Amino acid sequence: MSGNNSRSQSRRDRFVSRRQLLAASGAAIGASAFAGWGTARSQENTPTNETVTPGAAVEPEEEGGPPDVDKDLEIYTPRPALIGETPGREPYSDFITPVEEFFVRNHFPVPDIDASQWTVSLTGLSGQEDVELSMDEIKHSYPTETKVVTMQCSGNSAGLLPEVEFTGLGFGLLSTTTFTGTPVSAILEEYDADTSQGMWLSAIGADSPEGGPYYTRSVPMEKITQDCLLAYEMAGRPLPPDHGYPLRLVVPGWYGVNSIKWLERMHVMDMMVYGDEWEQYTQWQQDSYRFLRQGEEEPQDQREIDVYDIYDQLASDEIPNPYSFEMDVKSIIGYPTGGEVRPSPGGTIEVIGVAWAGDNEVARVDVSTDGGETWGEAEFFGPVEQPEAWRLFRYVWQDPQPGEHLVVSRATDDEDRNQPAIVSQPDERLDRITDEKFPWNQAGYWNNAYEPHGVEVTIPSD
Ligand SMILES: Nc1nc2c(c(=O)[nH]1)N[C@H]1C(S)=C(S)[C@@H](COP(=O)(O)O)O[C@H]1N2
Ligand SMILES: [Mo]
Repeated sequence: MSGNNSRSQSRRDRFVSRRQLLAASGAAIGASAFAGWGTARSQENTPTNETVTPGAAVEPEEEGGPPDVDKDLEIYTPRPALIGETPGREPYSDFITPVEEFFVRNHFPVPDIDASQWTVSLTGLSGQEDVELSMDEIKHSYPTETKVVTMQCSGNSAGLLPEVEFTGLGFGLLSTTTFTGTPVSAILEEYDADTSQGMWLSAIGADSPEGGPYYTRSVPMEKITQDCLLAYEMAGRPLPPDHGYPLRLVVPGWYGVNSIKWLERMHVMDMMVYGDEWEQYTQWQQDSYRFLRQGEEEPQDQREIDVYDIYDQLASDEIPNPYSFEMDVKSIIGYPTGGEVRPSPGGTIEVIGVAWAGDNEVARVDVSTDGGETWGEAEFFGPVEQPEAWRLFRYVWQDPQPGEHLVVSRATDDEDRNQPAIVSQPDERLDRITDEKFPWNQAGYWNNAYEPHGVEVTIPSD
């Protein structure tokens, strides 16, 4: 679709056609909820979301607009649907990743949004009208929280697996920042949404093409009410366009895919997006971001599941093809960055890195300077522990000898689960995470093996 075409399509057309689409599929989902949503959007005097010209240059606005951030990333897929990694290894020896270097994973061009006109719909409220939340209400009518959050894409480190969809991808789809926003629970409470066990919140982004499929993720209410935010700031400034301006969902400790950017709608439901009635919404929940063994053609769709980290899903007999929810334990070395390094005058080298474990805590990190033969325990340092962020660790390498060394880190979570040492081969059809191996899957998702099998360090002899 050319930019001109989409620009000339009026907002009204856009929402009328979306309403028609929804009405056509509405029978089984409660047509009233959908009709209400569509109708509100097509009324002339209602603030209307405006999404124009995918890929258009985003002009920084005078006040309250998105900041003009000069992204500095290692490009994996260029714009308009940008995938860019945090550059190099150094950012993994600091607690906060600079916004310029915070990774970007976009499936579509960045939508150009006017925050002053933007509303987020809240639908699926039983026996109640749908709600249109303005940015002003979201920012000023509820408590405000700031959380340090480590975000990682499901495809991070996929390039370490042979023959995967995301071949060549490094370990840089991983960054940490502060997000500021409104706890989702405060809004759901205000509107009496059913947040009981077994309920889900489906979040929809505004970046998908007209007519769908819509970029949508369903997150269980038990997670939503625990610690999720509707974030409008990142690192103390409005969200940059690439990161979801003006508003995104932030699901701490879970894979980035769940943290819907350019949030347009939240729908309360008693299952995930599933089945024919949600056909235009299921692609990123039921089709992609699933665990597929060698030779498996498609994943088995499920209405709901009740364990969320990849480790537990793989161990469960009830989840044949795990979903991209909670992250497992993993670590990365930030220093030495590789290549030549000289010991300090005292004759030591400080190995520094980061470790995280989804909703679990990191219990310990061990470091090996001989490729995994022998290990020594690292110590944590840096800011007081933040439940949703990685932890910095340091290990003092005593008396490093000249020559080449393979430095490896291995984190363990508070359930005593370790990072696996290597990845399995496709034809092993391994379907659990063990201490030895991470199971190969077609896309290469969720690889938490030693990363990336260590850093090669050379110590000169003079
Ligand atoms: N609307 C929307 N939300 C989205 C995405 C997207 O393409 N569209 N990508 C998701 C994925 S896969 C990841 S890993 C994170 C990346 O967030 P970031 O680009 O701010 O790092 O956003 C998630 N939210
Ligand atoms: Mo992702």
